[in-house]
Amino acid sequence: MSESTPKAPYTTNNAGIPVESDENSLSVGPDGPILLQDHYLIEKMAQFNRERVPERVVHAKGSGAYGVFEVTNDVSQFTKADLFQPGRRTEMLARFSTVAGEFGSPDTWRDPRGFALKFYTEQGNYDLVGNNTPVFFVRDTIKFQDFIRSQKRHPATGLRSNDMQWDFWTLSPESAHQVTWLMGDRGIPKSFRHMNGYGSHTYMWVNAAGERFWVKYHFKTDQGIDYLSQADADELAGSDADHHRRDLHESIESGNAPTWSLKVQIMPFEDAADYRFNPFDLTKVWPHGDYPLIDVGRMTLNKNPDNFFIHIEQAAFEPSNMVPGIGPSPDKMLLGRLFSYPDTHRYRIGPNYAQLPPNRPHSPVHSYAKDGPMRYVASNAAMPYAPNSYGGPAADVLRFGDPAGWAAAGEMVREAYTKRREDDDWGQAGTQVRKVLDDAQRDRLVSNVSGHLLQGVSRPVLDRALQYWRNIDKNVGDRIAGKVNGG
Ligand code: HDE
Repeated sequence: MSESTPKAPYTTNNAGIPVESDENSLSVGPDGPILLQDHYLIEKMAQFNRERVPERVVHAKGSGAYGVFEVTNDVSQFTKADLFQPGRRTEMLARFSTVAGEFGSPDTWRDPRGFALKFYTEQGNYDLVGNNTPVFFVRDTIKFQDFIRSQKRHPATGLRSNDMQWDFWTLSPESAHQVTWLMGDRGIPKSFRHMNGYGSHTYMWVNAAGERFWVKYHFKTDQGIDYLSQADADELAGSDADHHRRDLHESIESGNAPTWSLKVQIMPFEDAADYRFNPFDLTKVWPHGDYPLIDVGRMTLNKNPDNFFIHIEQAAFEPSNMVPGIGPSPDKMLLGRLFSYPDTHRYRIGPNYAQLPPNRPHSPVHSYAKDGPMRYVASNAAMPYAPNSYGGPAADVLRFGDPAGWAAAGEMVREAYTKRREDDDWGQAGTQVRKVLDDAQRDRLVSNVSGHLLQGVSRPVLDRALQYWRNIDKNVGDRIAGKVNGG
């Protein structure tokens, strides 16, 4: 080694034993066969074959960073959750993603963006796993798998198919509101920093006195909402498939930490029974005139993970991670998700995924779970069963048990939600097109939809798609039809 070469550590195998060479395998003479006793060579090959965990079945392409959430307003009258108490600062992790694309797919494909947050609170991890839109395509968990398959690749060709997408959407009119968001500017944010995040579902908040409220979360980007045109996004998909991942990393690295302001809408518990829209239907928003935004706090992402695989690929978000003061609502999508996420983590990462750095709570764990593959932190319960008389952890429903739910009774049925006064599939989508979008945004919507329909959507799906848009808004539908029919 020359004087100027920095002193690098000596290579070892995984057991820490110095190896003989980084470059030559062990062979019988330089030209002879390689040998089975070259344990290091075999370890290298075997390790390489196991370098991947399965990519997420949805939201495979993403990026994330660590940060902090600070409370700026007193909302303790609505929730006793530790992380929302006045003055609290809570460490957190965020991961943003596209939905349908694979691990290496371009960041700039038109798609909703995932907005997954994990707060390391003093009473365990609170995960809020939302999107950059406040609504979703379907309202019952049983349709989610079909929906996703229609957005992914065609079974015969292995290609994405606009025909499958519109086939599913037009046969599922409850998708209209979310499709309107998707086909507008929000469908391709300028970067992860330039989009809002929404909890999307309605959740329950419980205060210290045990009073219940319904809540919706809105994380407003302090960088300002911004978007990419379809043409710019298409160009970037070819020139820099990791554009959004790079932007997030570089802005944090250069000290330009992005922030979001958390606001909530609060609905008194009793209002839900008679609200004009079903307040638990994920295809609907609560108009702000009915329930205005209330400030809560600020989230800042200021630390890039030092290893992408460990901290982002193995990050395991789960809507079922709810802390005292926060509970689910009767939303049929949310209730399905409470099962699905831990299930996918056990399969994708392994049953002890909760012990990995991004998933490990920062508060003490007193769980009776034990053993299993790759476990390296022992349970601190001396006896592996409860109750025990050796000082093991003990739970008490009066201490942490919230009035955890709502009253439910009735025959078992397979039926859609009961409709409220103003519930229908087109109404809020139409309001979005007519009242929320301005002229320029409406023009881009018409151009995005017609461009999409002109790429491989065949009749009769195409006719249904034109009718779908006329149902949302007659004028916009006619304009789309004009473009599609060569007008
Ligand atoms: Fe997900 N979703 N989802 N989802 N989702 C997953 O979990 C699922 C839904 C969302 O950055 C998976 O770890 C079902 C709505 C985000 O790691 C999986 C249903 C919303 C992420 C899963 C939904 C989301 C996921 C795949 C129907 C917004 C990425 C890998 C009820 C409110 C999280 C994984 C990350 C990921 C299931 C619907 C957001 C398979 C069954 C609605 C942001 O478990």
